[in-house]
Amino acid sequence: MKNDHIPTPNDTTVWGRRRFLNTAALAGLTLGTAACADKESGGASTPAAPAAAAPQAAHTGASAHLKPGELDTYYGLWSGGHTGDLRVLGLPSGRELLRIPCFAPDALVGWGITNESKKIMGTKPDGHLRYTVGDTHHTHASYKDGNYDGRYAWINDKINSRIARIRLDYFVCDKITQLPNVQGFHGIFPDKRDPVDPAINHTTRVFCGGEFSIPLPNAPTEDRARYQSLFSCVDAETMEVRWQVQIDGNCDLVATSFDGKLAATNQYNTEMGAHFEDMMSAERDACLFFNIARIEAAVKAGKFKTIGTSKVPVVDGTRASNKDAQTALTAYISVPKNPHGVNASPDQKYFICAGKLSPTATIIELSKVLDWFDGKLAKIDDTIVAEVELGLGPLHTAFDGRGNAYTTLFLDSQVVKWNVDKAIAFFKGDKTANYVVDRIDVHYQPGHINASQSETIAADGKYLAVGCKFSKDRFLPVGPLHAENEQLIDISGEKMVLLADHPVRGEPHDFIIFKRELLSPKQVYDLDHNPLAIKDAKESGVFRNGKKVTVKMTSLAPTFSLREFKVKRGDEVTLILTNLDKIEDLTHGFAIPNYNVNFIVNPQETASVTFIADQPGVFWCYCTHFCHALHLEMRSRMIVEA
Ligand code: K7E
Ligand code: CUA
Ligand code: CA
Repeated sequence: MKNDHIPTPNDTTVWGRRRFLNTAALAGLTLGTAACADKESGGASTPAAPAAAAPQAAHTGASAHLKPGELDTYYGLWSGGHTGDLRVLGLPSGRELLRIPCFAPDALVGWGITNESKKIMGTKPDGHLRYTVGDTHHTHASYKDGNYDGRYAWINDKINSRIARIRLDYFVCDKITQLPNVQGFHGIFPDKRDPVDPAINHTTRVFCGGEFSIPLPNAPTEDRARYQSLFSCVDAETMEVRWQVQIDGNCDLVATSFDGKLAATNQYNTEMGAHFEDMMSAERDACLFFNIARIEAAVKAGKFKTIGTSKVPVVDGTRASNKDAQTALTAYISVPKNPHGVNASPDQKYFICAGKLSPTATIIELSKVLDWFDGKLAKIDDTIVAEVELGLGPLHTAFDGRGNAYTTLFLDSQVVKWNVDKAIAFFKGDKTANYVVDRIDVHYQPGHINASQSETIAADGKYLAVGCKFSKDRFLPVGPLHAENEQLIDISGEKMVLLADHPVRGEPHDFIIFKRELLSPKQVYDLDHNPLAIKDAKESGVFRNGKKVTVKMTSLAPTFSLREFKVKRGDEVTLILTNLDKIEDLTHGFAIPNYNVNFIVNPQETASVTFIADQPGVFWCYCTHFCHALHLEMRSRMIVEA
């Protein structure tokens, strides 16, 4: 299906002369309307591009359809967007297998209801949750030797600048950290190796980009000179913030090098503008690199400040601080215009920064960035080995491990497949280097893109998922709120082949896809997972200490160990429930009517809730998770005496 109001890539009258989107074009931000400026930047013009590939292109036999009972071959970790969760998908089927609540409450799990989850989420002094909203964008997983090691995933919350860690053995969120003095925490990426000790071949840090500049420390001032952004480093194990870098401009997405030495963030607001027209006033912005080893040496040497009440060391990475390459902590590389997305190629050589308001991708060679830091390269912008035209609104890039990159074109509603080496050759002057390999229409306005194993050394070029921000006519109409459309594309052949549309709840943003062999999750908890575990049904009972009452209970299908229990009006009741069932998939729920209590306990899991017994009467506590033929009969009775 084609968007006929969008110029196609071989519409040369439009294609040949567009270079940068101008303010007027963006002011109306007319989705899908290709607006062009006549401005030429003197860079390369695009070579003849093949016509948009029809989905009927030669089929490689790959299919998104699995027979009943067949298992997927890949896991996908999908950001949940506003729902503040992380979603687990099986691919290629696209079936959603699990939602892991992180930043916002979840009524199935009891996330935000149980004491254990509230402790992770964070509470106010009155015991209520500090936040009940979330906005996740990016999820990435821990690495070992350049591939995922199945230990952790991390996900950001843009609203409240929190980072959550997900244990990939139990598929649960186990820690959340709020970044101090940061607003709009957006990009996130774990490191892949230690920059100093290469024997440490796995993730030990997670880098976090702060998108919005704010007064440091925050204060009610309109004085823009006092607004700055911070780039933060979080310890992968303790989840404490190790250090921050104060920078000029903002952070957006984050990428890390395979050798652990470099991290980078794309900057769309080098202008430090407060309004969008200011933020797009410059023709070029930057991709900002961080020299991790130097930053940590500066912290060690005490060359830092702290901001407000935060104790986190903050080093200076502003432009003024790094005139001398050999002592600089950061490097600002000029890229056009309001770039979006920075991605590391699986050959470990390049970061690719997409232009967004420029129809180009900029290829930065990492060894040259290290040369610049070592004083062996005079000009930082000479780290750019190509800047080539791809199409309108390039946002994110994925890789197939065979030298090709796949970039989403938001305004063109396309994915463009292009060859990185040929793009470099073309930029160097070989005008016969046809770097654009293929284009495919997607539906519609794609943002994130990722290929199976894309940003690992094991990129396998099988599947490509595309997060389309608009689904328009692709699904049955359900009123004003449309599902988004995650599309799956087969990239195993020369031509891309569209395999499937998947409606998803808004809005996932980003995702990673990796081989299922990389994970071996546990199916049953260890009883000791929670120190409150009641290991024997005989330990059950009601234990009173003044007005504080502890109710200890176990579940074993189809019974709760306490068939009834009595408390007094006004008691502070803590109910601890251990599921003694050991059988895989045997989960129970526990709900108390009128008390806002519902949570689940998986096999051998323990959870607790605390509430004030403020309503007298009989309350049938019942199992909310179908577990047994006598599931409906699986009840307990709470009697609250007046
Ligand atoms: Cu990852 Cu949407 Cu937050 Cu790009 S951002 S699209
Ligand atoms: Cu236990 Cu349903
Ligand atoms: Ca800008």
